[in-house]
Amino acid sequence: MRLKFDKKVLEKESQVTPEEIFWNRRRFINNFALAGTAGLITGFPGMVQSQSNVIVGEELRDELSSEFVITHHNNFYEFSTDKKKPSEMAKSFKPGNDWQVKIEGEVNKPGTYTLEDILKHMQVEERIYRLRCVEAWSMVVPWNGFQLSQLLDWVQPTSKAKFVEFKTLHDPKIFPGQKRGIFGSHTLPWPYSEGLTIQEANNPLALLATGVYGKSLPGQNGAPLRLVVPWKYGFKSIKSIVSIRFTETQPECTWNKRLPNEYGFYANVNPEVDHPRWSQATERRITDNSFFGVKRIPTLMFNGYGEQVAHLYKNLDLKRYY
Ligand SMILES: Nc1nc2c(c(=O)[nH]1)N[C@H]1C(S)=C(S)[C@@H](COP(=O)(O)O)O[C@H]1N2
Ligand SMILES: [Mo]
Repeated sequence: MRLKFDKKVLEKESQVTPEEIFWNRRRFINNFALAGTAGLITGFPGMVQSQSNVIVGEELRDELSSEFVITHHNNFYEFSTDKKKPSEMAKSFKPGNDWQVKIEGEVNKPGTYTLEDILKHMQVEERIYRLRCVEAWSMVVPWNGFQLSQLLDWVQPTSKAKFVEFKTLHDPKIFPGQKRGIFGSHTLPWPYSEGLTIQEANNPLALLATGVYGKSLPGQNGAPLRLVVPWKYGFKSIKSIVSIRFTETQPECTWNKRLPNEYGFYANVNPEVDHPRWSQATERRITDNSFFGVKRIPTLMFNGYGEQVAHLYKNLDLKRYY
């Protein structure tokens, strides 16, 4: 079944988002203030959002993607490989603050914490980031969440911790995509896992998101807690996290394990290193229901966040370590 992105749907959408001003579709990334104050942006359309925690945009190409497309065009293989299906299938997946996250490995404060426990120690703010999928589409998303570095400060990795590994919940009752296929095969090795170096995890841009558009994360976007690493391809931004493990050695990552020639551990957005099967020089920017739009724009090195992250890769051959 194909979802239609017609006028009616969009009219409905604006009815359920009464704060038209805050949700105004024509907001742009227009300001850089990493160490800003916490809280939501309360600007007016067209106004410079001076008190926001918005991360730099280049030009006015960075129009905010609508809440509708962000929540109806998803990659979440635990549900389906079809981008339109997670929003339907996740309707009954509504985890709450009792969601448990294991903190394990090389860390001084290991344990199983509920999201509620964690949030008591974290400062949640809004961050507007570009999201660039390795498949060459992109969006601009207003996340709510807390800096991953805050969590690290709280749980205290030991001096042996060189990497952080994240894992998604493994439960085929909730995620039908994790069931074996008719030939006993899986789409991916489950649970979905991802990893960062400890320096990457401590970079101020790395976020653990708890919401989008000021609301709790919907299931299809990785409720109730997902990683957002805006300078890397979207597959690094692992959803519905149940384990955070600190390790001495580089952890296995799902896509890297599945297709190592196509998906590297680093997966930094890089217009100069093509995917073996397609170019990464440009991307389709999805803003609203025009959907597979219209707009093809150049892809930026590190997704436009070079100023914040390029130093992490000074001594790395980015062609080899893609
Ligand atoms: N657990 C899990 N996390 C995941 C994925 C997935 O299939 N499973 N897909 C990734 C990919 S490829 C992308 S592009 C983003 C998409 O996030 P979104 O649906 O919120 O836009 O989530 C990433 N995180
Ligand atoms: Mo992706």
